[in-house]
Amino acid sequence: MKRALITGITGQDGSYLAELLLEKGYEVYGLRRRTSTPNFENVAAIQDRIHWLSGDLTDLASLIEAVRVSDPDEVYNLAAQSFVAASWPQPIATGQITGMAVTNMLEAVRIVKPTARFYQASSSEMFGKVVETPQKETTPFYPRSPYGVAKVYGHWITVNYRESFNMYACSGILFNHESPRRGLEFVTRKVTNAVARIKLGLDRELRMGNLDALRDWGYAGDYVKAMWLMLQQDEPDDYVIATGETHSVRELLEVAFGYVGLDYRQYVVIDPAFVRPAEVDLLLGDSSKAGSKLGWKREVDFKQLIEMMVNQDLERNRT
Ligand code: NDP
Ligand code: GDR
Repeated sequence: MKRALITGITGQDGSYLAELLLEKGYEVYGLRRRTSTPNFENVAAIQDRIHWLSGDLTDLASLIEAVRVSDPDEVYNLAAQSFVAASWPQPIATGQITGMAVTNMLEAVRIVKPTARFYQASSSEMFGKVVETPQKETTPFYPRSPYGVAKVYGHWITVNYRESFNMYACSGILFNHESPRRGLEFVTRKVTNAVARIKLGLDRELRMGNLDALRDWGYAGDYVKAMWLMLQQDEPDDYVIATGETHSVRELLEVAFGYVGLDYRQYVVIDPAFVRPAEVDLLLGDSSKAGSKLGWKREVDFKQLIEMMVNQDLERNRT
């Protein structure tokens, strides 16, 4: 039986990945930081099947202990301060958790179990300002937020440990991926939750930022399969994971409100508080390398994804 250690297991991706690995017969260890209120919502269905480890990505001692106890074949480093907008008011914490702490995790693996395979959750936010489209593995990085800058550090330190210590370390450059488990502050879930609440008569307006931003949105359940596939290859490498389609925030509003028979223009108010100091205008990924080398392809398209999220938010808000 293979053993996997997942950081960020209580988040969106961590919960889907844990389910996937359990289905495949893995023994799953989850690193969880102490929180003042419990946040097991995403992992409620599998909570009893996870071996829980207490730790924080910024605390190297806890990571060394986690690797020692779990003795993993595979380590998935998904933990991060992952909300781009929060990285301006909290630039240092974001740098420490999303950037520097990747070295903590790599060091824990190098010291305790250097043969373990390592996955780093890199991001399309590293591309930032448009240099070329579609963006692929060779596209230069030009991050536009403290989050993006921190992810570039995490990305290159992962590549560096692969080249310096011959570790099996991969970096998945994942474009936006969403699900009913997405945090409520991210734009897709913010919109689908608002649509449900407006439809049910619980809210009357939705305050939004830049509606012209373009994103390549996929389904998280599809994307965690790519993480696993990256660690099953003969050689470690980096891969872009994306749908190859881009949609504006405005289109997201049209599809989500339209699905329940509403016109978004009657409810959306533009609020400068949600406009970012610097924006990533256009993300559109080319995942043909993952297609040919990993045999990966997405299953859920944009419309199906948004409808799935609206349906679940309708159900949640009814109860
Ligand atoms: P979430 O925000 O849903 O989950 C982040 C997880 O990290 C949570 O479990 C959180 O714990 C944990 N975490 C945060 N800080 C620490 C810390 N200091 N020590 C230990 N754990 C910590 O993110 P996603 O699941 O959406 O994303 C997973 C990873 O993939 C992240 O690294 C993200 O940056 C990256 N990524 C995500 C993309 C996306 O579109 N979803 C695209 C590309 C990359 P807690 O519950 O306590 O907050
Ligand atoms: P992003 O996701 O920054 O791309 O990072 P988010 O959903 O927060 O924003 C997407 C786009 O929507 C615009 N936008 C708004 N965003 C939010 N959150 N709230 C609003 O009211 C709003 N109005 C317009 C934003 O300006 C932006 O252009 C996500 C995260 O999961 C990262 O961790 C990950 O690395 C990247 O995706 C790829």
